[in-house]
Amino acid sequence: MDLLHSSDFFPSCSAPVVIEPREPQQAFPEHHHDFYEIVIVEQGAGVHVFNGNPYTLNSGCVCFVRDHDRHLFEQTDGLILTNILFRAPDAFRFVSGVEQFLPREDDGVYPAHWRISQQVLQQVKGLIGLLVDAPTGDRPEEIALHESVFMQLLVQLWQGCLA
Ligand code: RM4
Ligand code: NI
Repeated sequence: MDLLHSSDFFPSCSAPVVIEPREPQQAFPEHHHDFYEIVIVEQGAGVHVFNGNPYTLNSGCVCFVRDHDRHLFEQTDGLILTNILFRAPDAFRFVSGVEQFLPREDDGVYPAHWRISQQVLQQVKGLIGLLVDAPTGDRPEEIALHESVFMQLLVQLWQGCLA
């Protein structure tokens, strides 16, 4: 199984969050990462096989993938999504408590898949637009602003989670 490396996706050591649009996301073989990933489905359909279990994807699905989770995409049909990559919940320089707004594993069950309404999806897309330009240098103010937008996005997803 492939391991995807953060060094291939994060432009610099200081970029806390990277946006990877997939327009479309084609079928993609099973892999894991040395980073975390939030997948936000905008349009289309597909099957997300997550740690061996299939989930049907459509607009408004959100999936939280941890570094050790295995996943793949198959039967994709016009699947448009955004991947939000971050190194780890405790790897931010300015924000803390990120873990609190992520799904929690309980008794071995990790609820990775959430749904959000179309209205929340539009709000979240606005924040994604602000995250597209990742800081390239080491200026603390830029990094702090970037991290704080990511935190806003997490809180919107958390508050907008329908199931
Ligand atoms: C792929 C796919 C994977 C993601 C990488 C960054 O197209 O979406 O899940 O880990 O991009
Ligand atoms: Ni992935």
